[in-house]
Amino acid sequence: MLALTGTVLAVQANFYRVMLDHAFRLELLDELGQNTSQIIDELLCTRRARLKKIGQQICVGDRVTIEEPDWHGKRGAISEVAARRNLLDRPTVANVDRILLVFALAEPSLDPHQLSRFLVKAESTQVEVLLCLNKRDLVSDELWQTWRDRLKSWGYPPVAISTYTHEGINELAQHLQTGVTVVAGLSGVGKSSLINLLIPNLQVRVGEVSQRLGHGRHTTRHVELFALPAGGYLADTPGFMQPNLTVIPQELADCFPEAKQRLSAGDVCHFNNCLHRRDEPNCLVRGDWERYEHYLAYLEEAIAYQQKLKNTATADSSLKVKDASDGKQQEPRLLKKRYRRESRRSEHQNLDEELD
Ligand SMILES: Nc1nc2c(ncn2[C@@H]2O[C@H](COP(=O)(O)OP(=O)(O)O)[C@@H](O)[C@H]2O)c(=O)[nH]1
Ligand SMILES: [Mg+2]
Ligand SMILES: [Zn+2]
Repeated sequence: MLALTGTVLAVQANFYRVMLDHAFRLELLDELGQNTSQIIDELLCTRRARLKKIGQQICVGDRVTIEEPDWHGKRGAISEVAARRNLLDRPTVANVDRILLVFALAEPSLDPHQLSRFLVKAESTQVEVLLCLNKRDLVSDELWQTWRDRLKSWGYPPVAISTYTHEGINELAQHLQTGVTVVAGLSGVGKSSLINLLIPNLQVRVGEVSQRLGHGRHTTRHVELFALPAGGYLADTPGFMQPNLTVIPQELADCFPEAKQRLSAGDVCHFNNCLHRRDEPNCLVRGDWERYEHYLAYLEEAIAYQQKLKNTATADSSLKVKDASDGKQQEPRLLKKRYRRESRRSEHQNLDEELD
C-alpha cells in the first residue's frame, strides 16, 4: 500500500492532528442505498510505540508517515517523523519557512528599537523574515514613505497593510502561498485581524490580549497550523520571540542584513574573530549605517548572555561532582575542599588521589 504522508497541524495530549498531502475519497452508501462520497484530508493520529521508545517527539509542523489508516474513524498511527529542517521554540514549530513579523504604523506607534530587536531575534532563527506594517489607514503617505525608505535601508522592504481597508492584503497573501509561516508581533498590532482576513472561515477573536503570567510574561498558548486557502500554512504564536537575545556574539552580525552586505563580496575583516567594535583595526562592518548602534548594544548583551551560560555550566558541573560521592567520577581539584567535608567516603577518595 502507498505510504500516507502529511503535516502535523496540532498536538493535543497524545493525539496528533495530521493534514494529509493527498486527500482520500471515501465511498459510502447512505441510508437510501445511494452512493455518496466524502473527502478526508485530516486524520487524528496516535504515535507508534517504537517512536515513544526512542523518545521521538512529534511537533506541530513535523512531516510524518502514517500507517493503518481507519478511514471511517478518521484515525491513523504515526510511524515515522522526517528529519526537521529547523525547529523554533516558544512555542515549538518545526520546518518553518518564514517568520511574518507584524508591526503597526500607529496605535501603538512604531518604535524603531523594539522593531530592531524583534528583527534580530527573528534573524537569529535563520529563517526568512518578512516585515509587514499594519494600520496603514491611520497614517499619512509621508509618514509611511519615511518608514518604508528607512526600513529598506535596514534590509527589510516592508509590506504596508490595513485590515480595515484591505490595502496590501492580496500582495501579502501572495508571499505566504508556500510552506509554513509563523506570525509574530506584539499584541495589539492586528495579528488576529490579519489572520481572519487571510483565513475567512477561521474567525480568531480580535482585541484579545493573550493571558499573562504573574511575572508579566505571555503564556505560550498552544500552537496550531491553519491551512491558507491558496496553499501554505499559517501559525499564530503569541508566545513566540521573547525580547531577550540568545545569539552568540560571533553570530550577531549575521542577524543584520546591513552587516552581512558589508561582508558579502567575499571581503573579510582584518581579524577573523572580529566582533566589529569601534576600536577593531580594519573592520569592514563598522560604519555609518543606522543600526550600527543597535549592533553594539546587542553585542554587549550577547557577551553577557554567553558569560551567564558559562557560569551556569560551571555550576552544573560542580553539582555533578557533589552527586558523585561513590567516587567513580573524577572531581576537579578546585572543588575538593568543599567535597572533603561532605562525607568520609569522599575524604578517602581524595586522599587516595592525592597519593597518586
Ligand atoms: N485602524 C486600524 N485598526 C486596526 C487594524 N487592524 C486591527 N486594528 C485594531 O487593532 C486592535 C488589535 O487588533 P488584533 O487583531 O486583536 O491584534 P493582535 O493583538 O495583534 O491580535 C483591534 O482593536 C483592531 O480592531 C487596521 O488595519 N487599522
Ligand atoms: Mg490576537
Ligand atoms: Zn569587523
